[in-house]
Amino acid sequence: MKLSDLLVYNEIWIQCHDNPDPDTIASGFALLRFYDSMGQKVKLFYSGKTKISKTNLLIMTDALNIPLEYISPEEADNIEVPGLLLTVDCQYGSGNVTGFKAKNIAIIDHHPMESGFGTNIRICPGLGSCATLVWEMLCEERFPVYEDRLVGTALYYGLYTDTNQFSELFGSEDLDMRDSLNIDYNIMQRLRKSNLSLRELEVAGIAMNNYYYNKDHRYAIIKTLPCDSNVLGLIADFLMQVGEIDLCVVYNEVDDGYKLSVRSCTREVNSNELAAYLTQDIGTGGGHYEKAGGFISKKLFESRYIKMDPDEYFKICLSEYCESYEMIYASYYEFPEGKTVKKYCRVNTPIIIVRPEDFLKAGSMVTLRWGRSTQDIEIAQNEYWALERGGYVQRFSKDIFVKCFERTGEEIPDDYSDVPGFPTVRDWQDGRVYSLVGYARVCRTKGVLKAEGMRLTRNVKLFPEWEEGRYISGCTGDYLMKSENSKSFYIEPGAFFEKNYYPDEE
Ligand SMILES: [Mn+2]
Repeated sequence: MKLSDLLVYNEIWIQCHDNPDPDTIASGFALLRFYDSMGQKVKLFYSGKTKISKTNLLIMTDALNIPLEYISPEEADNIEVPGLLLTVDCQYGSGNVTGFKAKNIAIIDHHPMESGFGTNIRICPGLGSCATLVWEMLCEERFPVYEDRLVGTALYYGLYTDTNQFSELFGSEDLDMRDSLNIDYNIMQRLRKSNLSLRELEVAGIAMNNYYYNKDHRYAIIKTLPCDSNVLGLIADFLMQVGEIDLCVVYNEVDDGYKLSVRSCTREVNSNELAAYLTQDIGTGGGHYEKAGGFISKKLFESRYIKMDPDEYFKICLSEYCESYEMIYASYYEFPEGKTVKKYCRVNTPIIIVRPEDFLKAGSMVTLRWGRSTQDIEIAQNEYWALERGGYVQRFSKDIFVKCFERTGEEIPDDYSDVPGFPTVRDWQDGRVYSLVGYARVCRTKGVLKAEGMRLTRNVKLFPEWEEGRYISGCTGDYLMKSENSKSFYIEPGAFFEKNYYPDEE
């Protein structure tokens, strides 16, 4: 669905979810401005038992001139929405949005699909905020978002609050929006300073008194009373200061599900991966190595884990996760004896290699983005990147580069354009974005690249010799490889392996 598809309705009512948060208000507001500019009759409103009272929301609606109306649930019973009812950051028929009678319904949301009401639906669960989705849809319509600073500030604040002040931010679309909006820094400053209320200070205090601690795996779980999701992040950050805690999940219940913040301060667990694990098939989750967040849909949770308490779920899941991996420390690993390990050759096609130190300092933190995937990387000394055609980046050391590859001076092979967009790297320090196309070296392997390999029959975490602080994940079905030349271990995704390796017949 595109925004222009809805222009057939002369009147559009845009509904935020009950207990509105900055993201739903921002999304609704941007849509209001769009349809207003197209000459539609538009109304922006929310319902539910309570009217907004939190300082940040009052500043937001006041400073950005957002005409947000409140309709009580009693009034709602007597209203039939004329034209179209459009719910944003929520789905018509869900528990967190008061139902209105309406003949035509549209949905724009970033939560997991629940009801499937209506034909005009656009749901993108991978995005950090609904604001991002609305921003993308406005860009599709060539609406000049950059010229509207009020809308820009609203969308920015929507993403800011939905991703715990950008600390749990993931996804290239979210970063694209954040980096391109025109915002009012004074208003943003006021909003930043009013994120929490005194009530939430108390909630945080109570929560920290009631933690669950697992001694074997050194993780903590905390459930808080209802509060702004930013509080979850703050508590989780606080827990990471505790010596005995390596890993934590802080969550609370909202109308339609559970919000969670995940933190890790141990190299054996990547928060981003853990958040995805906890929310798999029942929500969305992601973030960075140390900080991540997520959302679990109550409907999906209850249909899958009948009668399970979320607290129980997190305990089981966390322990299961901690036990589901075999750790491989490459510096002192050896393949198991037996015939599971075979010799392979790699197809010798031109490959793009980049040396990040051509434009960045070793030790810098960067986010690498390619197609739909993003990866946080701390640049190691003398590391090289091979841009693999599957749209992922294989990292290795200079020794391997010198031993195995040579520059051929060929043009960038055509099939690289199969992955949309050339990879870019964003330096965390100064925000500069580099396109890797300028640093691409087209290479081929010297002779045939040979490697031993073994199909993984369980999940592993591989800590390569040249970067011992972070691991590379391999799943059942992927291949653990050891290059014959360099003797170093690496992982090839299963699908990629099938295409690019053949048995060494010698
Ligand atoms: Mn949202």
